[in-house]
Amino acid sequence: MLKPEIEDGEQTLADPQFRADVLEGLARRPRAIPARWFYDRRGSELFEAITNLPEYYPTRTERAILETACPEVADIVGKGRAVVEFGSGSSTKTPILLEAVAPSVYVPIDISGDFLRQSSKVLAERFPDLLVLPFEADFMGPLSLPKTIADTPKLGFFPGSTIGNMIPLMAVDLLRAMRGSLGVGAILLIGMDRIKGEDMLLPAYDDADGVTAAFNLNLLERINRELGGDIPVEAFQHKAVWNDDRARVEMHLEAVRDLAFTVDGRSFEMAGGETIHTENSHKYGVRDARILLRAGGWTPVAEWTDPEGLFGVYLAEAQVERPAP
Ligand code: AVJ
Repeated sequence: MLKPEIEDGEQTLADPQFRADVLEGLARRPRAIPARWFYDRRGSELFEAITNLPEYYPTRTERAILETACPEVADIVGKGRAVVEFGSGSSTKTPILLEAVAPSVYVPIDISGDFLRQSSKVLAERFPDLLVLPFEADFMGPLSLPKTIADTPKLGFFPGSTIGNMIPLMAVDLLRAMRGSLGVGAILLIGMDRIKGEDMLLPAYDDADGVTAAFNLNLLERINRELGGDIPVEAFQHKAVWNDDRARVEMHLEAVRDLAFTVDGRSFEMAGGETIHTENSHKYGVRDARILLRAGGWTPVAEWTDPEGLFGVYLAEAQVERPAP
């Protein structure tokens, strides 16, 4: 029998991992859903909008730092390396690095295949002599990079403070995995947002126009859309809190009244005031950033910040390490 065609507005086939994470996360206490599920098409658009908000300082600050840092990176690492970008997304900061280090190959890695192919095309047009090898993968898992770059020295690029989404335990695992896939001798250029006052941190994650609120709430819309849920989205509100003990901004979705809903045929009840934890954004002081890198097998070799010290960009090398003196 022929499969019936998918009609407009009909539920599309959901990622089984999304389903599992949501069902497991809603059943758990405290309730929590991994932040990676924010990024459907709408979520990616909302994130782009966040990066242009006056309150959201990280994107423009890191871009300004990279304008200064990248020519110096080129002096340190030399030209002709293979640039490997982790979670490349829309690749908006990449041209600054590519202009400066003139790589032989550029390998953007992202889980969102659509987005990856689209931004790779744009970059390939802008850099006609550059070999662009898009790689659709979850960079959190083990990676086997294209054979073409096996003998080319690597420069990893991990901007945006994306590492801040992970708890330090997972961040160290990821840094070690990157060391494993890029190899000894590789260099990593990584951005990490710094610790600062709540007066600046909280508005960055709870802006006046409600774009971040919409970004957070879109997760519930996505669950309803893709997992056949009936969550009353209007009964939730966006919350951003600074957890000083763990040095992170947390985003939650708070039920404003007692409510009940189903997802994928499973029933859930929440009391008013209960929350679903949706994101962590860890912040690292200079010393914190250095020890995190070392714990992950990367030796810091240079670092840059903005005049106000809001954001840090670090260059680190995967050196041969001896476990004892
Ligand atoms: C993409 C993870 C770096 O934590 O600042 C922005 C995501 N969430 N506003 C961040 C985000 C809400 C962002 N990262």
